[in-house]
Amino acid sequence: MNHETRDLQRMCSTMARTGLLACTLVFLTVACGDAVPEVEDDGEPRVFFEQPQDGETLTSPVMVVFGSENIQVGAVPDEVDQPREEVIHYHLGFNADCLPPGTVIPEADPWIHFGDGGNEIEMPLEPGQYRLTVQAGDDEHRTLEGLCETIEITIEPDE
Ligand SMILES: [Cu+2]
Repeated sequence: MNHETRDLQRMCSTMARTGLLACTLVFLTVACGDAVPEVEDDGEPRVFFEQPQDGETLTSPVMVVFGSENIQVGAVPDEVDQPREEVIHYHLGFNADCLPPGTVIPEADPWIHFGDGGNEIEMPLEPGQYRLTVQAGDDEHRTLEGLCETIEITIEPDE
């Protein structure tokens, strides 16, 4: 490889990097500026299912993805002196409803804790109807006012 080729490669990768940066900036400007959010953002924290959608009919396995707004999602620290106020982790309730605020979510069926800060899980499911609940918990796995959503899905046989 001669000097010219290397210089060209360097120039291209620099352009790619700056191009990407410019794109990111444009994206951020749009995302933070004039974009109209799908859901009215009133600043209230919430958790929800990004997928599947409520009422959806699917085949197994089901990819479940949680989303959140106006609240930070993170891993539970190894040692908890005082639960952090602004950081939650997700819990999936399988055929379960939202627990009342202030409840410690059991580390047992039907609850799955996402204590590593994760937000997705692939679930193999037999055909049938299911109720899925995503509920936020603090560092002590305690439920918080309003941070819960339940959806219903139907699994069809995979032909
Ligand atoms: Cu938990």
